[in-house]
Amino acid sequence: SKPELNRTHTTPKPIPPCPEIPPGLVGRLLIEFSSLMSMERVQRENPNVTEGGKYTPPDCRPKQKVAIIIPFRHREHHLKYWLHYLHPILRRQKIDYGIYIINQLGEDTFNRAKLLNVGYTEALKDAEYDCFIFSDVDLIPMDDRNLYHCYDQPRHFAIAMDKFGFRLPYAGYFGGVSGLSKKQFLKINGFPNEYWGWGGEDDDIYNRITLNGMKVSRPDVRIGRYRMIKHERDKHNEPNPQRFNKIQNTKNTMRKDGISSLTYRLVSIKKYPLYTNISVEIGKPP
Ligand code: UDH
Ligand code: NGS
Repeated sequence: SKPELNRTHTTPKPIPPCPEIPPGLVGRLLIEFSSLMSMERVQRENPNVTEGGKYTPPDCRPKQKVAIIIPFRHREHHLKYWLHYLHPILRRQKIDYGIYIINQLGEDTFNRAKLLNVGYTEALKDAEYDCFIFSDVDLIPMDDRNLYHCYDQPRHFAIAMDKFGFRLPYAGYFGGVSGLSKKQFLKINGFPNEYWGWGGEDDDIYNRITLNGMKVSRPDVRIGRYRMIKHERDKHNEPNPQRFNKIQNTKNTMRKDGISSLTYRLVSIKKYPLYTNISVEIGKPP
């Protein structure tokens, strides 16, 4: 009878798993930083992103839940561009994600890797993530086929940056944008907390990965292209003179210095429409 037919009609279709290769990708993208950008505009462009910068594809079930962690201090201008470009890319990639800005309070020396450890910890308090992508705020992928999820091995995404002539600067480079599953991250005891100031922390992470029997995975060089938003050197992030010594010692330091030894003071968690801001005090160099 008619009502019967009607009922079968309205039974919700089960949502299928997301395809390995998302069908709506466009490939190479035009990335520029000269147009004016406002947070209001970026909000209008991304009405489907929910509070705190979360998104789940409506039409398929993703395999992974991805936390995107951005180390941050005084880079509001870069953040607007990052959100403007990345939200639509991640949506086309059918990623189930949340964006976490980890903001270092105060003016003591910046510590990128420690902020990333904080991001890992705080994201896991918020939701059951199984993949963590760590991105500088000034790096925008130029191709949406560079998929922001985790791989069988720790992933290096930013392999061909404009400032390096679209090539790797050296074979062991692991800077800019990288991604580890929860299991991979714990296997290396997370990231070092003791690199204060600029440089070397990404090399230490690379050492941790290889010393623990893993291998870095990378996209094709034509797909892993990035534009960096040009900027001057930040205050309170001077090159760390100890970095060359420290990266020689990863084997001896990684078991004690890492996610297992992380301490910090959480000051605030604010959920904005396009991201979650986590402000922390992480101390200063000894
Ligand atoms: N970061 C901040 N605030 C800071 C320092 C660093 O947010 O004060 C974050 C930000 O996400 C940045 C990342 O940490 O993208 C990496 O730091 P960085 O941008 O200092 O590193 P990068 O290698 O620049 O990009 C180094 C200085 C280059 C000077 C070039 C002068 N023309
Ligand atoms: C290496 C640094 C890395 C840095 C890379 C690229 O020399 O931390 O240069 O730097 N390692 C050491 O200093 C030990 S960049 O050209 O982006 O300024 O990521």
